[in-house]
Amino acid sequence: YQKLTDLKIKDEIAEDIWIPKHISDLDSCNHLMLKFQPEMASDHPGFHDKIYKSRRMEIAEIAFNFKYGDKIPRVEYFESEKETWREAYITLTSLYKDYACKEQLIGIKKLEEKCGYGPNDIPQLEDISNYLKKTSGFQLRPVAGLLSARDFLASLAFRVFQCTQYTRHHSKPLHTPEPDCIHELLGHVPMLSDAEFAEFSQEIGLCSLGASDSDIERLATLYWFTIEFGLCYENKKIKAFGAGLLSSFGELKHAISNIPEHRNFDPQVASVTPYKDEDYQPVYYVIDSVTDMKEKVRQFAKSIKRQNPIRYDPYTETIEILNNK
Ligand code: HBI
Ligand code: FE
Repeated sequence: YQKLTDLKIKDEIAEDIWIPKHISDLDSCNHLMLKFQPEMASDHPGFHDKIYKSRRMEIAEIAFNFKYGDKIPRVEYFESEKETWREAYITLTSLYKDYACKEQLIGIKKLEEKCGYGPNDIPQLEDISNYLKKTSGFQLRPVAGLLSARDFLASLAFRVFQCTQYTRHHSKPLHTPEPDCIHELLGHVPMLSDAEFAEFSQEIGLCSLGASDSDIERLATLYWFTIEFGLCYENKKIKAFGAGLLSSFGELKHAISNIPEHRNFDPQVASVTPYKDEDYQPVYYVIDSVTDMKEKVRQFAKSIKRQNPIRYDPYTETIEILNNK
């Protein structure tokens, strides 16, 4: 009963929620969630590693100082960080042939040809951002860690992907409890270079602007079961398109095996399914195609309440609020 009242109050004040109106307003969308950071979580592999934590702070400074319009500063990665990347790169890409969707395979191949992807060095965010801009209109901005769902989704509305720049702890090259650049660059970036997937990602973002806290929760859950952990059918076989799978050796195999439950994608159901953020998922949703997922989510989006309809103007990179009273 208490919970329902809380939700009701939050829904009523949804009209007062601040939204970024211009892409430069994303400078204010930087609220970090601390729960998985090495300082906060005693089970984080870097919890006792002073050198790792100070390196994290050094790279975090780049994100804290970044403002719209800046070039993303390059990081001179340590040999140990490159080694972590190399191991993840070789292991993960070797699985893609059998486990990844076609968009991922095409995306990686082009990134290797045109954007310096390969096992030997960690590509720089500035170069990837420029490549994505040309390819699908997405761009990156550096972020220090896990952002609030509201801020993270708001950025997608402007085709901006908030991207971490540090690497996971070297003791566990194939696993990380929080996003790191291996997750972003191998999991998200190839998919974001696909035009239709980029459009889908922006639409989830637009849908989140001005939404109530409970609707943000539903959209974040939908994001989780699609962009992070989504599966798709390809010639009757199940393949992965979710970034959390494409950047996790263990979970990628688990997701495609017959251990978890595979459900046909339905956004109404997926958006309220409880999920695990520290263990493999027991349930995955399977889409027929990116087009089909996009259309289903457009229908679903009509159930998200907002005070005024909005539209994105790509020429001025501005959100227009229609019929504003
Ligand atoms: N923050 N930096 C970062 N990277 C993500 O992938 C990310 C995030 N915050 C929230 C989030 N993903 C999603 O799980 C949803 O809550 C939107
Ligand atoms: Fe992610």
